[in-house]
Amino acid sequence: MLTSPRNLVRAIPIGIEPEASYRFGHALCRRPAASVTRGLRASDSGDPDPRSFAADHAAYVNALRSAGVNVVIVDPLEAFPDSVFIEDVALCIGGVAILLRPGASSRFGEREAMRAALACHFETIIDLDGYGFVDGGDILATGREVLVGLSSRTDESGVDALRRHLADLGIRLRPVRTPTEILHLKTACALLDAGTVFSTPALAATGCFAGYRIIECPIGEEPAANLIRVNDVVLLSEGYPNTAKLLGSEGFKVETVPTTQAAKLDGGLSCMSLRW
Ligand code: CIR
Repeated sequence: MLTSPRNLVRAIPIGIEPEASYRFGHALCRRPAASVTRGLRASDSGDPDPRSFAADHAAYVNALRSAGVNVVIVDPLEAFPDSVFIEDVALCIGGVAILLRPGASSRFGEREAMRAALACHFETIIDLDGYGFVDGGDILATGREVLVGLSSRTDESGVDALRRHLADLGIRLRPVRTPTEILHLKTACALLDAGTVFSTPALAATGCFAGYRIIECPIGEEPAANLIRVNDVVLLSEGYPNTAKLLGSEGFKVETVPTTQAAKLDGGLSCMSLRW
């Protein structure tokens, strides 16, 4: 494990501080590589354009910075076309970084590059034990617990390993099912505050958010569900006016960010940063 001598985040094994689930001082982003044109996708709507992707990414970083986050940007990884979707490779929680085991074979190697990047910020880096898999996109940390969606990328064995690591930090993990028609749990939901989730009607109907206040994404705007609450702002993908209006009427300050290029690879707002 690499370490840097100063200013490292320290582990705080006391469970989740409710506001920590949406109050962030720091984020790590990875610039999209030119190879992003070869990124994974469930259905093909054309390759993303690297220049437009870079422009969208810059707008995303600016939005995080405007929300009060100190953003560190790491170099693109040409060998890993999907590495801009940095969230899938690690989980930053309770003052530690957990290096996950991404479930797509073409992405597994991203974790070693991530180890080096995280070592500049975290005193403790935990390797997810065993042979299972967990993608960060399947992890929703709320103010009370961590929900993990079982999906084509995240399996029982990975969830069991993550459960043990989180238990050591005093954090409870609750597994749920990611609907088969979406890539990750957070493709269809997001946290708005410690006890409020924003969800597609279909995911909410599964009952996995019982006990939470749920705000449902307007029908026809389901991709908007992959938003992120960052401090006092909700970052929302451009092009979803009904969602913007709904969140505004609920008292949230909304900023829109272009995500057309990421969407061609089944990505959205949550997946392009690790936040803590
Ligand atoms: C992938 O299939 O892995 C990428 N093309 C998209 C990853 C999106 N990640 C996320 O929503 N957390």
